[in-house]
Amino acid sequence: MSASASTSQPSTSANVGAGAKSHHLLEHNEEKNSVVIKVGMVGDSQIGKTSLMVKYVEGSFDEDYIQTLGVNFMEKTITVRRTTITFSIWDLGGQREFVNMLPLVCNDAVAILFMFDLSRKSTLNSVKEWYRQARGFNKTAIPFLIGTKFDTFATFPRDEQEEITKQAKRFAKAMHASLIFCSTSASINVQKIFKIVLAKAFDLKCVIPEIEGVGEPLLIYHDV
Ligand SMILES: Nc1nc2c(ncn2[C@@H]2O[C@H](COP(=O)(O)OP(=O)(O)OP(=O)(O)O)[C@@H](O)[C@H]2O)c(=O)[nH]1
Ligand SMILES: [Mg+2]
Repeated sequence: MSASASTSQPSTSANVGAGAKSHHLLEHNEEKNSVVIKVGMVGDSQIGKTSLMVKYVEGSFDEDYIQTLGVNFMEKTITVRRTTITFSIWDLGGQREFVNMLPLVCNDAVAILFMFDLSRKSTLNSVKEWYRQARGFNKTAIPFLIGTKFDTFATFPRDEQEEITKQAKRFAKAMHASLIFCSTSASINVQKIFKIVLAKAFDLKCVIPEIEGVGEPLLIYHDV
């Protein structure tokens, strides 16, 4: 019950980026175009969803874990040429008890980040179930498979890295998802995730080079 109360705030502020008068995705605002892109984040508990969102929006990182109770929501506005783009980021607490709030995060999302912790293999297996459930609410969102905590993963023995990388590639292929490994604490690929989301959402040319080698922070997003 308290969890649903915490989400009423986000849903009202969700339209701020689009201007108070209108709910349209695209509108004219004193000769500038404004666009809102809703991005949903799902995945098991403690994999670093909230950390990634906070890092992208506020630039900060906290080592302490604060469990997300229900749904978190943040906005970040950037300007590309003469267009104002507001990322509206919705982050679902990974504990199973919050799964009833999955529609809040998935409905109308342009992209969904399916996230797992590269240093905990079970969290990658869970992606299957997160994907199945999220797709039930949103069949058109652009899917991303995001492996977190690359800093920790990079210290693993080579064979373990290879195995997880192989499985992640397999999953990404089956999901037709872009695959990105990132580290919030070491600031690896955090900005790039959202740049690629934007490029995919508007079919823009993206010049970020792909990275495909084992042991590297993967960025695979062409032809997926
Ligand atoms: N080493 C390392 N730790 C990280 C990274 N990102 C997050 N963490 C840590 O992982 C823990 C969990 O992070 P959260 O962002 O709270 O995880 P969450 O997925 O939001 O968890 P729930 O809210 O329960 O779903 C925290 O202690 C973070 O500091 C990272 O890139 N590297
Ligand atoms: Mg969280």
